[in-house]
Amino acid sequence: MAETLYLGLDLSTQSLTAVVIDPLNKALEQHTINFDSAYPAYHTAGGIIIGHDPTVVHTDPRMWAEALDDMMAWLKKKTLSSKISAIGVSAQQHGSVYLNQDAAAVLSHLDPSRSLLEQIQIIFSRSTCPVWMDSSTNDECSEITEALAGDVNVSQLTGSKATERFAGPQIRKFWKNNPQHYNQTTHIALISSFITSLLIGRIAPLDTGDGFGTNLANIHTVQWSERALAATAPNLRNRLPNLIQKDEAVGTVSGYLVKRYAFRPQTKVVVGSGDNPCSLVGLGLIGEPMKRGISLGTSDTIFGYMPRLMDIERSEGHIFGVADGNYMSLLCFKNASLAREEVKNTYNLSWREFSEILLTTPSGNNGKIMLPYFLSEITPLILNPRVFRFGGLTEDEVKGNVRAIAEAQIMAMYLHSDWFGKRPQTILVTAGGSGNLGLLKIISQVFDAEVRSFEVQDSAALGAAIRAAHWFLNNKKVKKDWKELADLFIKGHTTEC
Ligand code: XUL
Repeated sequence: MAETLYLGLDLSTQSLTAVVIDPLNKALEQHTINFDSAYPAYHTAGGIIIGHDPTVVHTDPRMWAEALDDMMAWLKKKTLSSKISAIGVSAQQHGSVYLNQDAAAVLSHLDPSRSLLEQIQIIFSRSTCPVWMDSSTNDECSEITEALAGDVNVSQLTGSKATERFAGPQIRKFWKNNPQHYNQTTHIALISSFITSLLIGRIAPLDTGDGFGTNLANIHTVQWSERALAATAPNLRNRLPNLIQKDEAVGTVSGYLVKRYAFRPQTKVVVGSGDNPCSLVGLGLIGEPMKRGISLGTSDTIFGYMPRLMDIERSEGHIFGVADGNYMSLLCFKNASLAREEVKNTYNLSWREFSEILLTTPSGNNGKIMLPYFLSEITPLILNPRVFRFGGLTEDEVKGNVRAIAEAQIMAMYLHSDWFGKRPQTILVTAGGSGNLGLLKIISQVFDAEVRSFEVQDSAALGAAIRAAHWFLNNKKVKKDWKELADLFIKGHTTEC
């Protein structure tokens, strides 16, 4: 590897991944730390903590800090840290982290002889963070919707109707239920800006990729919306980070990273973002409105690049910002890999067998349809999970159910993404499920499009690394466009229907 490398970190629901890229030699290194197995003390299952109420889904931000320390130690051991010129951060979207008045001082005085965990224990005004799987804020969504005059208006102002997992409704719930702790909160970060803050040693700004996923920003003016803030909680503006529309460096690595992990003091950190906006970059979709990305992971998402803000009357789906200052459309489905796994495990199948069934059974499943809401669902909104069936059960229960879940999931993506614009000719598939040929075939059939999947399955971490390289090189006047950088690292194969 060369002496000028770029690091992308992706903090997903279940793990932290680092991808280090060397554009000169087209080389790449990656490493993943799985939360459940590496940090059993936090008692997470799939990276999350579910309490008595299944709609409340939180996790512990101290676990992320431990993972960050361990990842930095790995980079040092591999002698990569001292060669990194810039870092990009990707994180699961929407989760909010609540910090108190000690946070800024602790972050700026991190002692390299002690772990992050030891030092940041005292900076939280709320010990756990609600994450994107939380759906406990339906009341708060109704209140915000009423204050802002209906779903369509909220959607036109903030990019999405009031949405259970978004930071705005979550903050409102925290303020209503815990006013005392809300008052002790001086900063509210999203997960991407929290991780960035740990890297630069001060409270970091937030990009619009993640910032538009809050129901708090005006997507037209790219500012926090006074009306949305007022509908959410008192004195919220000064608790939120600044919003950044287009990639820029937000600082250099802290002295802690330099002394403890041998980073160069001039290593730049680019503004953090959500995993979906980063995947858009990692898949080379910037500037490509006729293509779509599908991520088959803990959540399934379908997304597309939007060169200008479309004014569409809709109450479903989301508009987020993108690294180049433009926009993306997105839909998120919660009954994703966990629901597929539920069916696979019920019949003791391997993923190979699951895929084989999809490749060998008739499309349309003889008219038998299942709506697989094993968990509460985001698209469409289902708060009381239940499996619905139409057309009865198939004779071969195993094959019928495998086909039914896959077809239902992919047809839902097709139908609900109607407002994205013209139907795509090419679909790029990423994340764990992208290795499943059966799923790829069904995507290709339902969308009647060419489908490509890739060797690097964490396109969010790759996208974060590309964002770092893109900012660094262009800042040095080495002109590189987004696609050129992505094409260096995305080697894939094509499935056609
Ligand atoms: C997107 C969403 C999920 C998370 C998962 O709106 O909620 O895709 O970003 O990491």
